[in-house]
Amino acid sequence: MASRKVVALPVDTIAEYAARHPKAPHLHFSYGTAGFRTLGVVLDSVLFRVGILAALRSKRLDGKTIGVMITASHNPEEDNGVKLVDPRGEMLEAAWENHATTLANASNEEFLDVLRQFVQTARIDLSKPSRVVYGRDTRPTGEGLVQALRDGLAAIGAEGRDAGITTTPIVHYLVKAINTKGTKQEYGEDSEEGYFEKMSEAFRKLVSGRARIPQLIVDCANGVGAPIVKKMTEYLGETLPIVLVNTAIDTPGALNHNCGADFVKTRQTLPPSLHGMMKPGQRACSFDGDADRLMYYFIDERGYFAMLDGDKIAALVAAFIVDLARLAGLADKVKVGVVQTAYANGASTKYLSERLPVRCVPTGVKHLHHAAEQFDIGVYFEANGHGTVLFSPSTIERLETHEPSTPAQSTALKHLNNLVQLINQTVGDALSDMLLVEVVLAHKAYSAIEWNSLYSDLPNRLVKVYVPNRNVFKTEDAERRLVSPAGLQPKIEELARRYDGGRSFVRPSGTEDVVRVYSEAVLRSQADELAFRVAGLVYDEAGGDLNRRPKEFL
Ligand code: 16G
Ligand code: MG
Repeated sequence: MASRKVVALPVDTIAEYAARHPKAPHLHFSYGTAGFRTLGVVLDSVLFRVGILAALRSKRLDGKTIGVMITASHNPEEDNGVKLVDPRGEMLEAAWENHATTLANASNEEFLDVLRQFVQTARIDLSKPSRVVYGRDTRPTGEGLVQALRDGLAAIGAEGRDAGITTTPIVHYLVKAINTKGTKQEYGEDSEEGYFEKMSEAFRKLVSGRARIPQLIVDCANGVGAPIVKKMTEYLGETLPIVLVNTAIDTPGALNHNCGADFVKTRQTLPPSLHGMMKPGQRACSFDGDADRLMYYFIDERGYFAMLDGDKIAALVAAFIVDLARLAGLADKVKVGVVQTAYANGASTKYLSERLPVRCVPTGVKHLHHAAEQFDIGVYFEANGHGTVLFSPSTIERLETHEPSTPAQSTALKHLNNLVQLINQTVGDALSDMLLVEVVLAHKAYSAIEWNSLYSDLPNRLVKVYVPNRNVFKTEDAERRLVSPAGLQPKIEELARRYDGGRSFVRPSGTEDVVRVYSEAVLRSQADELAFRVAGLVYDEAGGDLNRRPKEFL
């Protein structure tokens, strides 16, 4: 029943389009931490409905542009997914995650009614315009899914803008750039070129006058990072010599296969394709399939693999920013803080806590991002390589207007202002983070080896356990303690106490039907043993699946 405004849903058109994108009755979809994510071939109806939902979100927010990214990140090539981006370039507001789930699961018969009801309860003024910008990664199912999304937009009469095959962070950038265009907070040109220009210009300024940067190997996970980094190299020219590897975006099955940031982090090893390529001490880094995660690593003189993960990036970057703020004469005016999750290596937390405030929050970008906003400059990174740095609006203004009193202060201030331009503040961005790391290394004259020696990682182990119902696992204290099943937490603690530097926690995964166990200890063998013993506890308590014993590593 339409109330005051008389613009109604174009039900006939929607019904006509919806008939081309029927939902299979047996499927259930859920908008989780990373949006909808499952096999690409079953997502057609979801994309159609997401198109409509994105348009409604835009109308609800007075015609602001909403972003849609079609990707399944580091998942295997046959998977795909979709997530929405809110107007400031941030993740979709949590309440709408539920609306997305409801709409995606309505049966074909109920769909229009559910939609009508949603428009009413969410008080959406249908007379408002709706604008949506969308992109996709290189997955083979992407093209068809884009078509389904376009049909959703067409069905409701939304204005769509195709960002083409691009990275998740570029879609976030575009959303923010479009919505801030012509305002005082203008974020940049609202185009891919604008993104490259903004970032490369800041990078050039930041490394000018520094020693030539040695060659960097970039593993693109055979994904969208490949064309995007390639374009960026044209903007960077000589300033950053890059060798691209794993760029086979058209080879079936290659995406994320034995390469990429997730492979490196979870296997704690070099992508096989890089064997023999790397000289001792040479830096290499891996992106994930949609280029929002970054892992650095190198091979040392003895031939051992050393990983520089999200925690090491946070340590490097946070310490650099604190130094710059001090040098700029802003130490007491700009509060720099770090946000991590329970997965952060204990040694990184110790290193950082000795230098600046550190907060621990539950897993998932939205939690980190939100907590980082509480600082004047908030550095957040997950150990898995997703992260960025946020400068609060008042800090940006302060940096722009602060009057330095010495040439040294002026230089530091200039660097800070260039960092504001270099860093993609909407979301973790492998490309932007990579340039940031390179800037810090250039300023500190650090090699990868010196960077790595900021602190030594405690050996750690991740194990997953298949249980009949992971929802019985409930946590508190930023996922560091289990409150349910009752009685399990004291047992975990009792076990952990037996190991030197022992720490372990258990949490249900947000993306897979498993429970994850993390452990760390001073010795590798002890970290492993602790993980397996805690996994055994979980298994015994929760009746693990006998066919899938806790032997698999994440
Ligand atoms: C999602 C999250 C990532 C988190 C991961 C944990 C976003 C955009 N991504 O990929 O931040 O680390 O889930 O997965 O929030 P898990 O719950 O299966 O351990
Ligand atoms: Mg990703």
